Amino acid sequence: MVSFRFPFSFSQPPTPPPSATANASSRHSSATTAAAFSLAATLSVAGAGIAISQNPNNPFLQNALNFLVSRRIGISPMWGSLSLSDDSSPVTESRTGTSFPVVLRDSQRLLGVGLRRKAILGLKNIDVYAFGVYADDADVKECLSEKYGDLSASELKGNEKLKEDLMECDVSMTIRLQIVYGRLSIRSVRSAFEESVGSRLQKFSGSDNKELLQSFTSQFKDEYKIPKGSIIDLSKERGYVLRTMIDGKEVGSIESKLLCRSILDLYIGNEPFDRKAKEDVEMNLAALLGK
Ligand code: DAO
Ligand code: DAO
Repeated sequence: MVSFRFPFSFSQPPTPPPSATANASSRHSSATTAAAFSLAATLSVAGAGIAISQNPNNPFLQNALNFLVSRRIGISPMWGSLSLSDDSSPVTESRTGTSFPVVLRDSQRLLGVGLRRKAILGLKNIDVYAFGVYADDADVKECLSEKYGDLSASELKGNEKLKEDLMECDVSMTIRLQIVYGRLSIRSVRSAFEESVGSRLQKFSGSDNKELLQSFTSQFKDEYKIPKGSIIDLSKERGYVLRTMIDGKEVGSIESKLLCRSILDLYIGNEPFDRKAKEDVEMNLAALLGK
């Protein structure tokens, strides 16, 4: 069985992020990246046959190290295998301790994790859910290689158009949400959704698309419960079908390119819920496509 090494890396802060929190986490990210690279370099000098012990406190670093060392000593096929095996450690969203598998549905690769916070009554922010952004390896390459495959990962890193193209393309993707807030009602989910997704529908189509919004929110029946720990998958399938699953059970699907685009925009668009998550996605996408 081929082994898939997850080359997760972190965003560098190219411009100062707007909030102090984002700033602090970006600094942490850069430091961690630097540590991963220098440690991997040291290890690679020591030669082949290196076994890196598991580092349960920092799976991001562990995965970056696995990738760098395996690449150095040439034991991994890396990108391009048809079926990904998920032998890398899950990645933990650091502020909530929530973990995400690096591979979903055999072929979707984790590109970034983040946190959705929401202000209540303008007073305090609550942590609502942690999320992971996944995209199908083969679809990404099929859709974007021709245009971007000749560039190197570092040339692609700051390329805004690449991320725009990813959101427009017919690529299978999943946004996995893991609920961390313990008192989430379906009514509050509906109204948050109308606000966040509604503003994107307006932005991309110039109209409020009430019917489309309602066709989505009507899937959320009042009797559903989404306690802390629930997992919601928003899966964009080929043909621009948005399928919603709660704890593995399908609650509905809707075909709409506009709705798919609007949902992705919440996580990797210009005003994302978590800037660092978006930067991670950009960086990992560049690593996946770059030559
Ligand atoms: O009134 O208790 C409250 C605060 C609820 C905040 C809800 C935010 C909902 C965000 C969307 C969650 C999607 C799963
Ligand atoms: O965080 O504002 C936001 C938008 C989140 C999208 C939430 C989709 C939630 C689907 C949940 C179904 C629950 C019955």
